[in-house]
Amino acid sequence: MKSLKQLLLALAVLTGSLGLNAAELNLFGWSEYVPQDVLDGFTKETGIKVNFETYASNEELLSKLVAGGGNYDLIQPSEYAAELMIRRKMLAPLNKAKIPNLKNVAPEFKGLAHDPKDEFTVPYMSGTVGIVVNTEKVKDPIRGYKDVFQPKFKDRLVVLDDNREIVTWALYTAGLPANEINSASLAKVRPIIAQWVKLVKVFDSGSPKTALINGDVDIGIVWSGEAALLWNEDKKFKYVLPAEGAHRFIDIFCIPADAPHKDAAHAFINYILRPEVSKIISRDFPYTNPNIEARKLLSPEELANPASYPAGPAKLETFRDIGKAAAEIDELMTDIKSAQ
Ligand code: SPD
Repeated sequence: MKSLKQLLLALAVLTGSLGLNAAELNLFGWSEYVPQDVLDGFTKETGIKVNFETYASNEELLSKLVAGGGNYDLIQPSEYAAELMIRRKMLAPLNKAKIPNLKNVAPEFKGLAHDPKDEFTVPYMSGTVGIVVNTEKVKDPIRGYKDVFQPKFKDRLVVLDDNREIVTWALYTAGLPANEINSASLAKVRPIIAQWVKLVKVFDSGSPKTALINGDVDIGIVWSGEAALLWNEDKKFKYVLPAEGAHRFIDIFCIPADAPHKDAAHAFINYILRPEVSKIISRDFPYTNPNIEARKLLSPEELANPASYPAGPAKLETFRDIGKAAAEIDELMTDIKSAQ
């Protein structure tokens, strides 16, 4: 007869091979977004090992999830991708009793369109997509997309490698809505995008700041956190919210319905919502922090960064789930890029 110790060992091997090891968290998140210090701090405190995989677009996240096999416990989509996943019942409802630090989320980040009852999602960081100008190299006023995509700036531009973002800039330029996208609106913006793509030197969603720092390009259309890091590096990098309109994104944490380690996922969400942990995230990735208590810990310089906390009027919109039009956007962009 087997001893109790042998039985416990066999159980541990079995649960481990099924991916049920409680001391593990499979996190799938954006690249350049979660500081290593934060992952290490969580493991040190809880003993939970974090297996961290990254992606550079919501579409990459979605296709990996739909293909299955990822075994992810915690994911980090933007608002419109979360809305899609809620609609398709791909997410587990949160057990709020396990996340007492939810009290730190600012009221303006609650009850938003992608998750009106805050049942599935917790905001991580928010931000905008805007223009960065190296003002030592570019003397013309740059106010919007039309000013950026001029033939004289050919090969001096870096832009996000993100189909939905690029199509949205063109929709704004054409005066069309960003969240009611159909074949007709895409046909209207096709020629605009085809012209723009020819001018771009670098497509990069992971670290678009690098091409600007290296002096490979002089203007970028980037995530606000990247612009904020550029501003910290050198005040010659000015952030401009495009006059035609800009995306205000909310990146969130949520738990896939089939996540094997839901307790670990709840524990991680609660950990990152601690003000002192969230402050570290803001230090390394200076987006707009939705944690009201963490904001109190930020320095006046951090709060005055014009890319992290933009002031002044701007036409900002969050994205919505656009259903089948998402695939049409991808087809359009593949088509345009392959014709270059
Ligand atoms: N490197 C982190 C970038 C996060 C950007 N998230 C916003 C995506 C909106 N499409």
